Amino acid sequence: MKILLINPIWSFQNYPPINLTELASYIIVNGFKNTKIIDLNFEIKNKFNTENIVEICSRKILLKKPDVVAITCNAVQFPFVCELSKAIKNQKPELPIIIGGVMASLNPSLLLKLAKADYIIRGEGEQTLLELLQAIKNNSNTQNIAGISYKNKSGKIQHNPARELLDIKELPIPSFDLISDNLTANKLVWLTASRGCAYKCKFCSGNTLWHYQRRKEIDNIYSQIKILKTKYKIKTFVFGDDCLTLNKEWILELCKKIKPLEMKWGCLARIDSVDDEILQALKQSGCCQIYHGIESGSKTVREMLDKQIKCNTNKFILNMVQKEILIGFDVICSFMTGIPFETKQDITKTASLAKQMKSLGAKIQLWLLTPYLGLKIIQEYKKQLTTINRANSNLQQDVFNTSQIYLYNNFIDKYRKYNPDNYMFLPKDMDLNTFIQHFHKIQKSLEIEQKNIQLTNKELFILKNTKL
Ligand code: B12
Repeated sequence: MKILLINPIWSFQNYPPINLTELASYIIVNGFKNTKIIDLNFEIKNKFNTENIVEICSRKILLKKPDVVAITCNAVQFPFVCELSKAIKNQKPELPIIIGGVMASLNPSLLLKLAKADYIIRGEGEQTLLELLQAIKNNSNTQNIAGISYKNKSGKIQHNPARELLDIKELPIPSFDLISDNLTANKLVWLTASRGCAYKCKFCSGNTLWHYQRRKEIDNIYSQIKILKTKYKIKTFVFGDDCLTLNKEWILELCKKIKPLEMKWGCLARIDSVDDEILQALKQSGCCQIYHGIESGSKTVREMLDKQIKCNTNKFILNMVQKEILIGFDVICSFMTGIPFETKQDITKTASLAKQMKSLGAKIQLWLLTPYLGLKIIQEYKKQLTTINRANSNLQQDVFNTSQIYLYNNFIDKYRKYNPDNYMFLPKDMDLNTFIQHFHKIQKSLEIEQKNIQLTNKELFILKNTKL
């Protein structure tokens, strides 16, 4: 049986779909040897020809004569995935289509309504995908497979019970060879050495999938990095783990193990999960960039976001950032506003803490809390959710940056109802206009300019002169 895993077109940046190589290696070692990855985002050269980009992609897939098509879907990829699945089904209605990923896991019913999928795989995909493929291969019953959602014979949406998370030590080395061209062309890769986090921050979609943190075998991670270095000449990578430094013993062992590989790398870490010993180990093993989600300068707001920072004071946070900068790390601190239980005074505290960090030498990011569909905070603060046209209010896009709006210009409007960028939460004590003015004032004071992903001048010229 020929399985095609699909990475949708979603960005002008060719991020290697490592998540699909993890899925592929698991089903390959468990019997589905004829598994391939079509990395549309990398393989479709002229993304500027958006006219019939969906047809071009569906034809490319069908030319490979797959027996099953399985597509990954996060919030950015959602509109394209819906259109692509319909284009494939129109040409080959009997071809089973499976969709998985963070967006599919958070909104299975929406995918079953708006896309043409036979099955939605929710959560961790390896075991569920394997079991579903075995059932399709043996033409046996799929009704009792944990972790899938589908429409039953009468068209009613059925959600089977969730699947337990697998023993992460079972995960083989990802099948990097299935995206070798992308890896060879790319000098930056996002890897994950663990899955999940121990915390349940209100704005994070990750904890809906992963519930708690499981850490991969150190040897497995070491081998992955070694292959990327030796076979694909990758020089730098980022650990996309929600919090790489959650377990001290494990992170010290990991740093000791990967040090001899002499790679440059970055990671995401909670501000309260690092100490002197961990910082020294990170530094000596090639870590040069640390990304912290600080979120707010207000202690109360951090508490209400369920950050549960152990020593939840601005003094502690500032001291830790200063220490990291003195050690020589490139420190990025991410803040957000547009938080439903935030006050004008809280936003001022955020600006002041961000300013102090900037003066210490940290890089600052200021985002709007984006209500990703399926997040609990949307239900809790539905009354404060308001629609917004971020472009008109000169507010930055979180989900779709300008280039992606261009990529999807043929159908993005159709999905505007489901685009988290079109919504935001109103703070407690401000109307929308007051908030927008305050936001711009803070951005200005922090000299944060609206960023767009690094496009070539030619690409930027085309985008700038395209009326969207
Ligand atoms: C690496 C990463 C990135 C990288 C690159 C991703 C890439 N290569 O494609 C970069 C930096 C580009 C990125 C960008 C963004 N990201 Co990001 N990112 C991540 C991160 C940290 C790790 C993703 C990962 O590899 N996880 C490990 C793999 C194994 O997990 P996975 O992808 O979910 O796959 C598993 C399952 O979902 C499932 N599965 C996935 N695909 C499929 C497909 C099939 C067919 C099946 C059966 C199963 C399946 O099985 C897999 C294995 O079990 C996650 C956080 C996280 N913890 O996951 C955020 C995350 C995915 N990102 C997120 C967001 C919001 C973004 C942005 C849109 C916004 C932003 N400001 O960050 C931007 C994109 C901006 C833009 N407009 O382009 C959100 C997604 C929210 C949502 N509801 O969609 C996450 C969850 C962060 C969060 N905590 O909320 N991101």
